[in-house]
Amino acid sequence: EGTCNDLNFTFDFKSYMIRKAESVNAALDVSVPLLKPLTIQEAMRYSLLRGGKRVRPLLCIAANTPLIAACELVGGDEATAMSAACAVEMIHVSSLIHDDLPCMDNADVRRGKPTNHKVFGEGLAVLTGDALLALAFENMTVVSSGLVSPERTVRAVIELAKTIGTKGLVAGQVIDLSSEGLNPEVAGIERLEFIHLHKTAALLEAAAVIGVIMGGGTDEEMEKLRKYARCIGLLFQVVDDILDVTKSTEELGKSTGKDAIAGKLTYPEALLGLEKWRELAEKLSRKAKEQLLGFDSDKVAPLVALASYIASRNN
Ligand code: GRG
Repeated sequence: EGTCNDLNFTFDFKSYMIRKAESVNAALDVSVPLLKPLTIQEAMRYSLLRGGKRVRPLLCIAANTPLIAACELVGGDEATAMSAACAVEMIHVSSLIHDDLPCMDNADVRRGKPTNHKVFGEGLAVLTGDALLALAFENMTVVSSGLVSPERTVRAVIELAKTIGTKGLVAGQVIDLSSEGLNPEVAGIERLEFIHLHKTAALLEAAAVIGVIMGGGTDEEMEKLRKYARCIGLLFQVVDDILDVTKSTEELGKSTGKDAIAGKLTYPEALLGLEKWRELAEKLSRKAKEQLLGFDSDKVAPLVALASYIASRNN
């Protein structure tokens, strides 16, 4: 691993990810207060604290990094981004809990363990999602005061709020709900793209943009990283689709994933073919990295590595 003085700076992404995920986990751990009633705190901690890859908070911190002093990249002073990074993860977890409910995706397992409503019941799961959503904003604004100007904090709050509502996650979920059971050819690629952009890319985009806002970045830097994150968001979902096909093919021992995923809006096999889908992933990863050309290469190393990681991830 390099230091600021190393001329041959080599970036060790794996240890960067582990280190940052640990600081995010520690910050999340102290963010849920142990107040009465304890059941809701327990339910919040159950879904928030273990198991996620923490891609969104990492993206927030990595987007904040080019804007802080060079040595901090190695030392890891992510102070201005941390509460925003935690907020993004809280919102993500809140949406996962609601998405898993019987009235939505009806999922029994999330992050390798029973879903929130399976453990705590549906009523409490709805409230856990609500509470995490509120805590995200409370925690971000309270913890960052003194580190980030009120103007910037308000800007970050607006960015996050827009991402959750009918311009973002909720819009994606509404269209996803109404597309249930549709055959991919009938639903069409535009609908799939709308769902991907709103359900997945929007929050990844917000994570990066908020990292820039909290770090004191310029509008120009913000737009570059917004574009970068949009590509990463689509890439994330394209890779998800590839994994869906390859996994269901493996699991069922079939030569095509098309039958195995019937009823779910997953397109690679049905519309373009897996090879074309892989080319698309390559293209998005390249386009994402192009946005980083104007920055100091050492400082954007985590963002470059994150693009490669998402392109090649296998879970
Ligand atoms: C209550 C905030 C809120 C929103 C309401 C329910 C809903 C609207 C939206 C659902 C959005 C949703 C579940 C999107 C899926 C996003 C996605 C790609 C999840 C998987 O992300 P990973 O792989 O998971 O990063 P981990 O577990 O690693 O964090």
